[in-house]
Amino acid sequence: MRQTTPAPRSPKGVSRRRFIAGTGSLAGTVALAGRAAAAPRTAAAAAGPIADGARVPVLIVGTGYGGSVAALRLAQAGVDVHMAEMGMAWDTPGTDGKIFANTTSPDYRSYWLRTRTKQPLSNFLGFPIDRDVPRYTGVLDAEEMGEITVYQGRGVGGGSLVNGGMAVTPKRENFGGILPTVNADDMYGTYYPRANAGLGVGTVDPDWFETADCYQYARVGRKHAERSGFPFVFVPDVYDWDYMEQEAAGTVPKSALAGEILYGNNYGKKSLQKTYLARALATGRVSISAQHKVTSVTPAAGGGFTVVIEQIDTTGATTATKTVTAGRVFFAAGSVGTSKLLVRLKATGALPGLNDRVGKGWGDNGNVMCGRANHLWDPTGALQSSIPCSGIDNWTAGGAFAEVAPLPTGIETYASFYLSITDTPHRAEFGWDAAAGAVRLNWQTAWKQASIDMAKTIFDKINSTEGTIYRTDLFGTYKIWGDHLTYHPLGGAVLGEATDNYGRLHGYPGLYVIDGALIPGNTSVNPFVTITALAERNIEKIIDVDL
Ligand code: FAE
Repeated sequence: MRQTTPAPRSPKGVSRRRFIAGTGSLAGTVALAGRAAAAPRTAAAAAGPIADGARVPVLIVGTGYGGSVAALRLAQAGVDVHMAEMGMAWDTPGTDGKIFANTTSPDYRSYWLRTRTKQPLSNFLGFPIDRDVPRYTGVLDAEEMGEITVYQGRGVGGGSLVNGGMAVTPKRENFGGILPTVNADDMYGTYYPRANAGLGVGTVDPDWFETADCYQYARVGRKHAERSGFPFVFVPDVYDWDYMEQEAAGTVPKSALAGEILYGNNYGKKSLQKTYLARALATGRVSISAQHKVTSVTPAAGGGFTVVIEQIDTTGATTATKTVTAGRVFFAAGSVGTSKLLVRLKATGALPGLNDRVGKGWGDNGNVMCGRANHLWDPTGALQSSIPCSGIDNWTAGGAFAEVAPLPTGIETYASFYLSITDTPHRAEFGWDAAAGAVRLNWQTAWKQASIDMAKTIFDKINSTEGTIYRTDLFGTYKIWGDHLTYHPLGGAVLGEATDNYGRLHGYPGLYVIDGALIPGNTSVNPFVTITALAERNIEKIIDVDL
């Protein structure tokens, strides 16, 4: 962790986190503007969706971290960019006046084309808690990829719409194992700082943390970690920490303190809509077509690429099929989205020249979840901020970094809950199933045992020190580990393998990968800062050399 110490105060009493937000210029202003009314309406809505037959210099597939960085930097370099996003714009409130649904009351907005929720914590006190919801192009996709459920954000802003905002720069000594072909000096000297500034990253005010009711669970997590000899670290986040303090004071509408997270955040989180994408749109050179899914990319006869895009409605049905021509195409559909597209396009002859590394090197960032049952004298609080702010670092000794996560149920549960990121050795491959006409992932649930063993290096010890036990009621009946899922898909078009060392796809000049698919399966911490920083590095080179 780089930011393990209290945030220093500037001479005028402005904390470092406020300072970082302030340096984001437009990003900072948009974040402030976004407070009361949630996400700003995008220029895309004004411009309208892309027309059939259109020609664009650059088409970006997806609007998550990689895509947003590419859009901003290309536009600043004078290039017109169009972004196609299969999810919704998320700029219009529902009948309850809110854009997003609450974690405790999922509705039609919550899930991507499901008729029943698929909550990461499927049970409470052993009872299943999933419920029926209307089928709709909601914001969270629980995509079943064989033996693993991969959670992803759907909409303008990608994963930034649904994630916890934990913005963690890996420890430098671990970087060689994360992206071995990338120069660490460049990343830590230039691109990580650039990404952190662009994302508006900050840390909780340590003084406020000590007294805030909503972080009782994190203070209990710290006590237990330290009593077992584990380093406890504050974890930076893109949430507007000043806003959260106002939520606690009762002076603004609540978001983190209302338990919003998985199905979107209505106020305080600086999602990409408020940072990179807002700045990209403000250039006037970027437009976005929401509810537009790219289904094919193939070389065009006269140069560039023919891109087929399906416009979909909120049932997922195709309402129009558009064929456009793009000079260059950036794949930024996320690790799974980009890998699925490339594997299918290679297998079906649209892009036969892609190399054999396409679809390989996929990992789950070693994600496993667990809960612990505390004693009655260790309550974790009925009010819990949905934004985690801390973690337990046992990476070097035990291969695990655990975030102290909230259980924002609104009642006292006496539970401590953790999402661990572990140094799993396992990597899966995407392959083409010709009979089914579908892309498969050969991940095996049994591979999670390695991650469980690493997470146990932390929690077995804490349980032993505290005289406590694991919760067995959160992922089924008598089931301790959440080992069926990942929030952090990575890889499938690995840097330096499927692409060159800057994300240019081998075999097709003008095609690029610029998202989490480039990272070979693990980042040792939460991934989006690394995805953003790598995108900043690669797009700078691509603009310098290719454009
Ligand atoms: P991503 O953000 O997934 O964006 C890809 C976009 O492409 C999506 O909007 C898709 O809808 C769109 N798309 C896909 N296919 C197509 C297509 N064919 N045509 C058009 N559009 C398409 O990609 N990470 C952290 O660092 N900290 C956290 O606290 C954290 N918490 C998380 C919590 C949850 C519940 C989840 C699901 C994820 C969390 N993550 C967290 C992971 C993080 O959000 C993820 O690594 C990034 O969003 C990945 O960024 P990409 O740019 O690769």
